[in-house]
Amino acid sequence: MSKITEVKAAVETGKTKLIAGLVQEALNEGAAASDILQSMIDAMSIVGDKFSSGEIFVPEMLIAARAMQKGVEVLKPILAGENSLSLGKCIIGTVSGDLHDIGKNLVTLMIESAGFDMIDLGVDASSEKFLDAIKANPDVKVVACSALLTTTMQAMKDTVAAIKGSGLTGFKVIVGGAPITEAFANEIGADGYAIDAGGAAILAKKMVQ
Ligand code: B1M
Repeated sequence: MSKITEVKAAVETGKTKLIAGLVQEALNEGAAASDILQSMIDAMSIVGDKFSSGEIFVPEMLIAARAMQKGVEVLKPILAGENSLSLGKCIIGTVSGDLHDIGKNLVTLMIESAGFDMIDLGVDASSEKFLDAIKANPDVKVVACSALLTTTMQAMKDTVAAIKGSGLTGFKVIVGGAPITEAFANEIGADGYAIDAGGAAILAKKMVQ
């Protein structure tokens, strides 16, 4: 089994204690950080399918998530790279009622490495929390909302509506997450949509150009 395959299997089965070492070994063997990350994303997709089919339950999903987070920690310095550029502030959060943060954390990492100063509101961030953060940072350039559940798409819609209806200006609102589509982003009045973390970093840069 290649080290990358071992990383994928370790995330899938929630081997939290082994994962950091396996990721480091894969890097030592010359595997690209982006390929290792992709193997962990693929593992989470398998975990999601197993949850859907009733093969595993929430605790197993949580343990796999913890394993992935440990693996991402090892990759962070490599994925982030060096950037002396400052493109301004970006506020990010997972919307109200939604506790998923792995994707949001990857998006944070990639937007940060594109040159933004990140203000992370964490998970279950209400519209009010977004608005308070924007008011506290009037020079913010990008506000980024993440959602992973079909049931929290409404919260994303409400958050974008609250931000757009607040009269606060000078920044763009971007959205993304597994159930979000370009059509939905347009429908709720977001300024931009990206399918993944790399795309979100490109989009955030485009928003300030
Ligand atoms: Co949850 N969960 N979960 N879960 N979970 C999903 C999302 C699900 C698809 C699993 C399934 O059924 N197949 C399903 C949602 C179904 C739906 O809505 N249609 C689901 C469910 C049902 C639930 C619960 C309701 C389960 C329950 O309690 N019965 C519950 C809800 C809790 C809540 O939020 N209120 C729940 C709980 C959890 C855990 C807490 C156990 C855990 C999360 C831990 C954590 O995040 N710290 C968890 C996990 C791990 C998952 C899966 C397995 C993996 C998610 C993940 O991290 N993926 C997931 C199945 C799946 O995704 N296939 C699932 C890897 C990550 C890198 O991808 O987050 O998609 P992702 O991020 C991507 C893109 O989406 C995009 O870029 C990222 C990187 O490229 N992106 C953006 C994300 N945000 C963006 C923002 C942008 C742009 C791009 O611009 C601003």
